[in-house]
Amino acid sequence: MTTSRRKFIKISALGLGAVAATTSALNMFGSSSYLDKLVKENVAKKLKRTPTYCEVCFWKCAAWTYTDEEGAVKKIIGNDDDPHCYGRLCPRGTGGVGMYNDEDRLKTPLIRKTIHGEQTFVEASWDEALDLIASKMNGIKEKYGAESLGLLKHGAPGAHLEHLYKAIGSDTIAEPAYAQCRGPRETGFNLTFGSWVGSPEPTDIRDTKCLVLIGSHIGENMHNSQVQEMSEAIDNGATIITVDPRFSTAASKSNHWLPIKPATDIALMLAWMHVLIEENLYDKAYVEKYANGFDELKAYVSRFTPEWAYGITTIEPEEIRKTARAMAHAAPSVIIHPGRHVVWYGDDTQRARAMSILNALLGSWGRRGGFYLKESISIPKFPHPEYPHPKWGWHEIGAKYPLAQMGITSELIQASIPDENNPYPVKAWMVAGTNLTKSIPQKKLIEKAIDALEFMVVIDTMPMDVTGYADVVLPECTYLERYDGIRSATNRTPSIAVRVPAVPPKYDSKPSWWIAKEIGKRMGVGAYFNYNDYEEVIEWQLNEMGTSLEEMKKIGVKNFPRTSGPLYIDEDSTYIFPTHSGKIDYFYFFNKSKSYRKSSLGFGLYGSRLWK
Ligand SMILES: Nc1nc2c(c(=O)[nH]1)N[C@H]1C(S)=C(S)[C@@H](COP(=O)(O)OP(=O)(O)OC[C@H]3O[C@@H](n4cnc5c(=O)[nH]c(N)nc54)[C@H](O)[C@@H]3O)O[C@H]1N2
Ligand SMILES: Nc1nc2c(c(=O)[nH]1)N[C@H]1C(S)=C(S)[C@@H](COP(=O)(O)OP(=O)(O)OC[C@H]3O[C@@H](n4cnc5c(=O)[nH]c(N)nc54)[C@H](O)[C@@H]3O)O[C@H]1N2
Ligand code: SF4
Ligand SMILES: [Mo]
Repeated sequence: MTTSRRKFIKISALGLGAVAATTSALNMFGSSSYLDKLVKENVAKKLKRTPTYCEVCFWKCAAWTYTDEEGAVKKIIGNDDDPHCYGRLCPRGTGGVGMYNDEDRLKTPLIRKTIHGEQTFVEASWDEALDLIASKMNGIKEKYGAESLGLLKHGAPGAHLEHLYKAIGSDTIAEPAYAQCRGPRETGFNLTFGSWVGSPEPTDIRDTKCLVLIGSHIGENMHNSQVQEMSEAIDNGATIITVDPRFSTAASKSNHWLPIKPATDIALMLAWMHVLIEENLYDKAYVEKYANGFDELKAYVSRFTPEWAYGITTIEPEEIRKTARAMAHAAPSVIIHPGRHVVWYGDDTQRARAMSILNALLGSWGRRGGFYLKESISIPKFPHPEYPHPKWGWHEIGAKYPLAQMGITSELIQASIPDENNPYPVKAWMVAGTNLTKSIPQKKLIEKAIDALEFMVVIDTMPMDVTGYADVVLPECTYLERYDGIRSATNRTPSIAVRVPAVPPKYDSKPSWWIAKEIGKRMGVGAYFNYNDYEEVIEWQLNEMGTSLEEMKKIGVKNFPRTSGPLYIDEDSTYIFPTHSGKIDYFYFFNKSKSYRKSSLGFGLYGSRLWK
């Protein structure tokens, strides 16, 4: 980028502190629960504890931050009442203390300036940085419309900035954690069962008799409660089937390891469907009661024999039959795991759809040891004026992907490259909690987009790759130093968790709720931020929910009783699936123009079109 207008500036010469973990799967905590208990008891005697939930990954495990009399952060330990972690953090979560202590943290706002012909960052006051951001963003809003302001975000900071963006009238929002991660999975399962898989996945691993990991390495990926439940399932004799070209840690714990040729999963799954139907191993009662389009699926997969799949996947036909029978033997207590990071080969939505259909054939959705019927509790909305209606946004920018239900990051990037035929030009970016230039492919394309932007702000805790491209860098304080939104997630029973600052922000860093409010105020939308401190917001919300901040500070996590009905489908009644048909769509899918279309299941094995 030496010739570009916006030169990359490295903020720190020092290597960045990585929170790496290399413990083996299913033993990822490095200590026994007995030792954990001892540490907890010991630590609790001497130190003050403040509730939080982890921000190191999206699993958001609830935890306690322990501080000593001098206010130093000593330890972060899982909250026993939390269904995301069952009282134990993974090594990355335990390492969260390092995020707070890291000497290389962003310490003060930085503004790009040219000094003696060289582009460099200079330290700035918050007022200076925020005034500049507000005037640049207002200028772009006046010239092109608020829609031309793009937000690329992830995690807790993203939520606060999304509120700011909606208040100023922009829905030009996307995140790599959708389009480069789990987006296709949500669509694939939604087409079949009528609902997203969501996070954490409603996999009933602790009671499963057979867990199929097809492109998911539970353990290495640290999905906390799932790793613990998988360990329990193995102890209880569950069959583990891992489909992975690589001998992953999960593969090493498996009864069957299928080292598939990369990018051929759909062929294997078609052959599995073929065997289940041909050998009459599928759940006939479930299919009879709930299927829409089963006969068409049966006709469609009749040609996809294991022998056919062998030529594509390199998995022996007998191994395909054996594993299909093992799944059927365990059914309905079987899980074809939806995976999480599913954006790989261009046929990902259909790959996820195939996984969901396999689960449907085995009758595992809504059954013990399969997928439980998840429930969450909604957090009351803190009152604010109605958002304006943007003329266009992520939807229009991503029109090429009609099945997408959130912004497509790469399309937003493309829309930022000047092109007179583009009706949706993006002129500025705010980037918060995402190291965009590393998490998006096509580095050249993203550099071209960045170079053309009129303005770019990055909000991060650390000097990362993406910060080097910003016009203004804002230092957010770490999650241990701030309030944030209440965590409400889907689980067997609803629960909430709070994040309360254990220590004041180090250096001149600030929380993103404050950054959003201050920019909002300067841009003339202060009415949307009708509070002095975010504490007021969560206090109001907790009171509305029948609890209080005072109570939550003592317990950290509150579990609520289920209100939506039983955890599994009641076998004596007929469950209505949230699909258009009220049934499970095994073959057809309901498209946006509100008509059923035949799904070829694309089974576009060679990158061909997914829908016909
Ligand atoms: N330690 C650690 N943990 C993390 C993260 C991290 O960065 N580090 N990131 C978090 C995030 S954001 C996510 S989404 C999850 C991701 O975790 P997962 O959803 O488990 O996904 P991946 O890590 O992409 O890869 C899963 C497996 O797919 C295999 N694979 C590759 N190609 C194929 C193929 O063609 N077919 C099959 N069947 N398998 C294939 C790989 O070898 C790998 O073992 O992890 C989370 N946890
Ligand atoms: N090549 C390749 N690309 C991938 C993937 C892959 O496996 N390989 N995985 C894909 C997946 S699964 C995902 S989810 C995406 C993830 O992509 P990103 O959303 O970019 O996530 P991370 O790379 O984890 O970067 C998180 C950023 O947030 C910053 N951060 C951490 N805590 C805070 C905080 O409290 N406040 C603020 N403001 N910032 C904070 C970190 O310093 C870091 O810069 O990448 C995708 N892209
Ligand atoms: S799984 Fe680990 S990194 Fe992720 S939220 Fe939980 S403790 Fe934090
Ligand atoms: Mo991800």
